[in-house]
Amino acid sequence: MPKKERKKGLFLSIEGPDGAGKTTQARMLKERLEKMGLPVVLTREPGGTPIGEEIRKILLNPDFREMTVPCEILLYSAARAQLVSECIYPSLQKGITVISDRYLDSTIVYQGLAGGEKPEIIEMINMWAAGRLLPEITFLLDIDVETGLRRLRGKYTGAPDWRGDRMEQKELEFHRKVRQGFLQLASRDSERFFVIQAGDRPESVHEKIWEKMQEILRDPAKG
Ligand code: Z5A
Repeated sequence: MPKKERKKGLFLSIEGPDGAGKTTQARMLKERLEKMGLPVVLTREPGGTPIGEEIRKILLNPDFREMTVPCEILLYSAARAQLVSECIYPSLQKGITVISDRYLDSTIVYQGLAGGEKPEIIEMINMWAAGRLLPEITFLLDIDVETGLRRLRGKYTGAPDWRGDRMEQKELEFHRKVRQGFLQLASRDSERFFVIQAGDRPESVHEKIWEKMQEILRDPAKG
């Protein structure tokens, strides 16, 4: 895949701790952009392609407690390599806006800043695997850990045998590091990251995102 060509579509990602409302907001943003007549592809990580969805099953399987952090990094990166090549890059080339529900920042945070692996190693692997493709804009939904995890329990009400996926089962301290890790990334790159307080109701959170989105759409440098 060519690495330095200017792409045509706008690449957005939505990041944040568990239960921050990423999927909800990604869908609302897609709908709003489509109402404006913009073609939008919404994808998610890990997953988003048939191969990626198979890798996702392995990654989130609560039985695989023995999975090492290097193994996680390589699997997340493998799924991403496929997603970029099969979906994100071709969509951007066609001028389609891409919204990714999580992307590389999640690996830097979950496996790196919270998981203990060196972020530089993760970046190096991904620069190779994902063709140096980074989002132009990242909305970071910030939420306190307890609220996020409470929302997730609510999401799975009605599935009494739900054990939480392998990542969600990690202890509270880990999830606190995740939140701090995302905020750390955002403070280092304030051009790409927009931190959105995500504790309000979904419509209010969406309006905050939409306000920023309108500024971005007005800025020709971002298109
Ligand atoms: N992971 C990783 O370790 N490394 C990586 O590189 C990548 C991922 C890419 C993916 O799981 C796991 O993989 C993730 C990180 C890890 N897990 N952990 N731990 P996933 O895709 O199944 O889950 P997720 O990405 O973490 O999403 P989520 O935590 O399930 O939720 P969310 O997308 O942030 O939120 P939601 O689904 O939109 O909403 C959750 C519930 O809250 C739902 O019932 C909503 O109706 C409700 N909700 C949403 N917004 C609100 C507001 N504003 N108020 C009240 N209630 C709300």
